[in-house]
Order: sequence, then C-alpha cells, then structure tokens
Amino acid sequence: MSETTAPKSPVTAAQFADEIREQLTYHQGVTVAQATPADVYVAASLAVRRHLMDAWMTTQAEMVNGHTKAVGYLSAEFLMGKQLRNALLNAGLTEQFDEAVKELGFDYQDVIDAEHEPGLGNGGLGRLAACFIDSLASIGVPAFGYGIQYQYGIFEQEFDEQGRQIERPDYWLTNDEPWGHVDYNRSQKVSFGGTVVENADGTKAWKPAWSVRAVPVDYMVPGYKSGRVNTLRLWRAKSYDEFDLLTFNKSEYLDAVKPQVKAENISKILYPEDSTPEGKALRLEQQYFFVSASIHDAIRVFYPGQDKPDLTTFPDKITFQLNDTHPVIGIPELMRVMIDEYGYDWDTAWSVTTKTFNYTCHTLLPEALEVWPASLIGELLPRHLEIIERIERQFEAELVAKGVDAAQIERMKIYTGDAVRMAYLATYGGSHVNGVAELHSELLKDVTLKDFSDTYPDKFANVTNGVTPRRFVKLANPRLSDLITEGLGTDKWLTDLEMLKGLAPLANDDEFVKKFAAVKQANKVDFANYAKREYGFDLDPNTMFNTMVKRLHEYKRQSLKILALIARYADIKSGKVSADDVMPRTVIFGAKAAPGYYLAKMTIQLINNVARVVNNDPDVKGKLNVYFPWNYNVRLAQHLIPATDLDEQISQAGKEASGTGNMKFALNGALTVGTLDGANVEIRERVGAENFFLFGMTVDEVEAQYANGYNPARYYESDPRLKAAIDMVSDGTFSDGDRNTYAPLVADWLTKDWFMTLADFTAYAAIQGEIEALYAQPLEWHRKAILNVANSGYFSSDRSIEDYLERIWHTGSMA
Ligand code: 26V
Repeated sequence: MSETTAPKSPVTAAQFADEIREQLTYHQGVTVAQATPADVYVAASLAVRRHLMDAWMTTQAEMVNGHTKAVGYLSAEFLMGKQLRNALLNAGLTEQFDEAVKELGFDYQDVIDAEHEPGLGNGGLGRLAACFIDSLASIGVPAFGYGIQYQYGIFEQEFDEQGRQIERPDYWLTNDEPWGHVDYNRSQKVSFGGTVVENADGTKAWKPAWSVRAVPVDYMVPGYKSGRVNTLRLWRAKSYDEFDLLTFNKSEYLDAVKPQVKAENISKILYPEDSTPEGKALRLEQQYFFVSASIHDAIRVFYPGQDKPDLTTFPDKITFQLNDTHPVIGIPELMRVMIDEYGYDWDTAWSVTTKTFNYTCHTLLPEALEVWPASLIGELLPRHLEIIERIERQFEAELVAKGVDAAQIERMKIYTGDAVRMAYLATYGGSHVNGVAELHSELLKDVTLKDFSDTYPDKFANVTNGVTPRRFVKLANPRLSDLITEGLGTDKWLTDLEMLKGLAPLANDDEFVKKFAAVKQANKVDFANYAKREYGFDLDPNTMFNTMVKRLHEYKRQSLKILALIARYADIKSGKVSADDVMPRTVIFGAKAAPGYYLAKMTIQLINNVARVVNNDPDVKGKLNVYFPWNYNVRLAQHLIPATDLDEQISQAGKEASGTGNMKFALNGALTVGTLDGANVEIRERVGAENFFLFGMTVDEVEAQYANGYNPARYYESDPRLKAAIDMVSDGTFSDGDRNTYAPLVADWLTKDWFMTLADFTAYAAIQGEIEALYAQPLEWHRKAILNVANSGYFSSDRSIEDYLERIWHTGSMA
C-alpha cells in the first residue's frame, strides 16, 4: 500500500484516552484511580492493537489471495525490544498517546518503563531478524517471522562485589503481556523419536514416540506508514498429556507431570551461547519444533481447507529464509512432509525443497557452524536421518558427475557417517547462500565454503546487513530526527534513508553543525541522567563518550580496549602525559558473556575492576572514567547509541561477519574507530576514509601472521606501554594485590592470543592521538559526524530487504 492509504491517526488524544479507560475497565477491571502505570501500559497496548487489527487482517487476506510470494523468515531468535512506542509510531498514534497518558494523570516515562523487553535473542543475529521484519512490513512485503516464544529469554546480567557476571533468569512473561495473541486453534503437532517402518508398498512411515503441541503466539508487525501489518508467529510448546491420570491415581504425582514438563521444556529457555554450539538434544528439539510447526503452518495458510494441496506450487507461495544453521533441519522436514504426508516422489519433493529454502550465514568462526552427531538426529528424528543419508548419496553422485575429485567430495560431505554438517546441508538443499557483508561473503566463498562456491558459484550472493531507522533513529534519537527533518525539509528519509545524503552540504554550514553538536550534547545529558537513575553512575556529559557495546567475545577484542585504557591510565598517573594535555574521556562498556565462556567472564571482571580503580583514583579524576552498565539490551542501546561520540569496532580483521552496532552508531552521529572487518569496510568506503579512524592489520596480514607462527610475546617485549599495561593486570593492581585473579587471561595473551590483540595494540594506541586532536576541535569533529550520518543511508534494513528481494527471493511488495 502507498503512503496515502496509511492509517490516518483516526482518533484524537481525548478519544484515545477513552479507549485506554475502556481497556482498563473491561479488560483489566480497574478504575483509572486504581490503575498503576503497568496497568496503563497494558491498556494502551491493547488499544493500539485494536487500531492495527483491520490492517493486520487485510494484510493476511491479501497475502493468501494475492500473487506475491511471501517470505517466511525462520529464526531461532527475534530480539524485538520494547513494543509499545514502536507500535504507536507505526500506527500514527504517538502524540495522542502522550497527551492521553497525561490526561489520565500518569507520567509518560513511568508507563513506558512498565514494559519489560522480550529478550528472545542473544545479539546481532536476533536483532537483525527484528530489523528485517520491521522493514518487510514497512516496504509492504507479505511476510511471516517464525520462531520460538521462549519462556525465559537471554539472562539478566548483574555484577557481584568482585565485578563478576551473575546470570539471573529473565521472567519476562510473568507480567501481563499484551502483545502476543495465543491462538490455540491454530496449533500444530510436532513429533519426536520412535522408529521408521516400511509399508507394504515400500513407502516409509515414521512411528514417533512422543509429540508436543506447538501453540502459535502471534505478534503484530506493523509497517511504518505502509498500512501493512505482518505477523511474527512464535511457537510455544504445550503438552498433550496435561496430566496422566493413570499414574496420578497411583499417587505418583511427580511422574504424572513428567511428560508435560518434558514437552514444555522445549520452549522454556533461549540458549545463551552465541558462538560455540553445544551438541545438546534440547537445542535440536527446539530447532525441529519451530521449523516443523512453521512448515505445516505455511501449508495451512496457503492451501486453506485443502486435503490434497498442490505442493508443487509451494515455492510460488512462500520462500523460507534460514537465519543461520539453526532452522536447517527444515530441509529434510519439507522432504519428509511432501513424501510421507502428501505422497510425492523424491525428485518432486527435492525440486520444491531446493526452490523454497535459502540460507544466510552469520559467522566466519568455523567452530560456530553447527554439526549434529548423527546418533542424536537418529534418536530424535530417525526418518530425517534416513532422508539426510539419501541426500548425501544424491549429492555425491552429483559431484562425481560434475567431475569433482575424490578428496574434495570427501571434504564436502554433508553426512560423514558420524555427523551432519548443517551449513553444508543448507548450501546444497537451498537456492542461495549469502553472507552479511561484502568482506564476509567473499571470505565465505574463499575459505569457509570454498569447495561449495567452486562447485556451485551461482548459489553465492552477498546482502549487507542493515538496521531499521524507525527504531534506531526516530525512536531512539528524536532530537536528531527532528534536526534531520529540518535539514532536509521532509521526513520522508524514514522510508528512504539514502535521502540522508542531502545533509552532506550542511556539514559546511556552521550553524547547522552547531545545532547538530547541541543535539549530541543534549543526548549526552539525557544519558547521564538515565545512567544516574538506573545505575547510580555519575557521568560527566562534558567529556567524550566513548562506547563499546556488543557481546563479549575474544574476537571482538574488548581486551584491546581495556589494555589501551590501562596504558592511558598509567600515562596520566605517572605524569608521562601532563593532565592538561589529556582530553577527558568517559569509556562505557556493555556486554554479556555466555555463562560458560571462562575468558569472556574474566574479561568482564577485569573491566569492572579497572573501572573501580580508575574511577576512585584522584590522580586521574575528571580525565578518565570507566563505566560498565550491566545487562546491555535493546533498551540500553536505544539510550546509549545517540549519546556516543566515539564507537569501537575493533575486532580482528576477518572475524566479525558484519556488525550492525557500527551502523547504528554511524547513523546517530558517532565516529568510529575500527579495523577493516565486516561492514566497517563498507561504512568507511561510504562515509569517507577521512571520517573514520582506521587502524590494525588487514585480513591478509592476519593470515600471514598465522602462517608464520604468531608470537604474542614479541609484542609484549617490544612495546613498553603494552608491557606495563599487562604487568599491571598481573601484578594485582586491579585485584587488590592478588596476582592470581587474572593469571589465565594474562597467560592467554602472552602465549596464545589467537585474535592478535597484542599485535594490534601499538596501532590502536597510536590512533588515539589522532582521535583526541580532532575532538579538541568540536566543529571539525561534528562535521565528520554529520558526514557519517549523511552517508550511512545505505545501512537501512529497508535496503537489505530490497537486496534480498532482488538477489535471493525474486519477489516484491504487495501492490
Ligand atoms: C550460534 C549459536 C550456537 C548454538 C547456541 C546458540 C547460538 C545462537 C546464535 C548463534 C549464531 C551467532 C552468530 C551471530 O550472532 N552472528 C552475528 O550476526 C550478525 C547479524 O548478521 C552480524 O552482524 C555479526 O557480525 C555476527 O557476529
């Protein structure tokens, strides 16, 4: 739909207040006088949902009846962030809400704060899925997001007295959750275990041992000014045997609920690992659970009421995007459904399946590519293992026919006999494979999936990631949004982000630059207040805000940042740089570590203790401060990114697939210090090399170092500042004199340092001088920041989706 048919904010503020009152009365049964901010949050959310309902139903009806292929985005994670303000924005009700809440006697902020964000994702991959479904709806592409409604999302992070990470369960569903509609009537049955038997006619039948009920919980995904509302369908596992009466009667109460507990465990918790997959049965159960339910759901939606649907048309109805390897079991599942449930022959099923699926890879770390033990698949999904075996046989025959040599065929095995390589299955079983930034896609072709790209070059594509400007500029940074709209004379940039280019000339207009600087300053003051309120921190908004937020991983190199910071601290403290020459900085970290990731957790402890020591040292007072707000999440990102002056993207070259934080920062007018890695490469290309602080080894230099036998101790010995910093970590400066606390971390740096933190230290430290010199000239700094904003329009997730439509999905938006 075009903008002219977008919802026209059909109500006034007074009417919207009435709608909230009505929900309070008839849904919650409380009066306005009795209501808490949390009640108003629920009532307002339900009221917004009602406004979106017609568009939601129309979108679904037109999707089924229309001629446009739909997109099914299969993802184990959707890191949505808070819903209310986004829904208000897209429904055109923001102002009415603000006034209505006031009229009802509530503080706007209290109502917004009552929403607990659903943390149904680990990091970049989950947040990307959320940005993508926003863009699909905003562009008007019919789409389903399909995933799992975990009862517990990513853990809540706290720090103990020693600065160590503590994980607490995230009880996000214990409060009233107004957004998800539980649709018991559209449940699907998902089965596991058992055996495969052969029928008299030679066909196979799977006799599963147990089943669970997949109940869809539907979330509206409203497009911005598109009049479209797509669906995010998250599956919740329910038991069929609520209660085993027979067992119960024998008074074995706990045994009676066992099957129920087993079934419902499937959607109980999000796995908090985000790089090293663990071969856990429960995780494979989760994957199969949501993928099987989703495939059956799509058949139900697109062939309504049909017993014998013509599934050869399935790829014309929907294309499934596999978000990493997590949903790849969908490939043998669609084969099984077509052959066993609908009676198609192998070749027809294969042709439909390969046309239906596409695979996005989000990593370069080989250890992060999922490989399942065949024994586990055989136990849980015996029929699927048979199908995978047959895929392997067909694949090998195809490779032989193509003249591929035996050694390469051996390397390319999907099914080794012991294990199943899900990335290989996805590559062979789908039409396209894409990486998430140009460099990443090139490395996929040249390294990770080289044999496959040599054999099937046409399958490989790139789609560089993007972020939604609605949430990450308009909602997160209203001041900048207003200034952009003023500068461009229109707010159409929110759906056409390349229009930001129009700001470039304004980088030479001192008046505009000053306004831009004032926006940043006001955002910093806001963040300082927020940090005071939420964390008790005292941030000085008159210092440079220097931020590093992302999951804690060795390859992302928080260690590099902390070592440089320690070196700086030592310089100031020793008087090596005079206090007058120091550009005051506030360094802000945000990061969760996987609960079992030992070195990552130790790094968190180190950062917290460096913060404690530095912040309490009168010698550096006002010059250097370090803060680590705990529990980094989407909400904190929305507060912190607009307030940041300098952003850190310092991963070892060749390890960060893309990054999306880098895009959010650039769009919010931060400058980046970064390596030539992931999407940094493309950001720098667009914003201009002179507006980006580049340092560090390239991919080729990294490879050369590995090849020559990298020796970190050499760097320790050759840079005295680095040596001093590491020595301070080992001598107990940040552990009350205890020399053991960080010994494993120090030992890793000195003897292994796989991600070459030490090798990049000197270059990283050197560029700090350049950064501070520029920051000392505010007008010049902000000019460059404006050019970052102006030239980052490419990194809209709308553009990413347009690229998927053209390169991968071969479809478009609804008329
Ligand atoms: C892997 C695993 C392994 C099993 C346990 C649970 C789990 C959950 C997630 C993952 C995949 C992590 C991969 C990931 O998040 N990649 C990030 O994807 C972003 C979006 O494309 C990209 O910007 C980041 O560079 C990339 O690290």
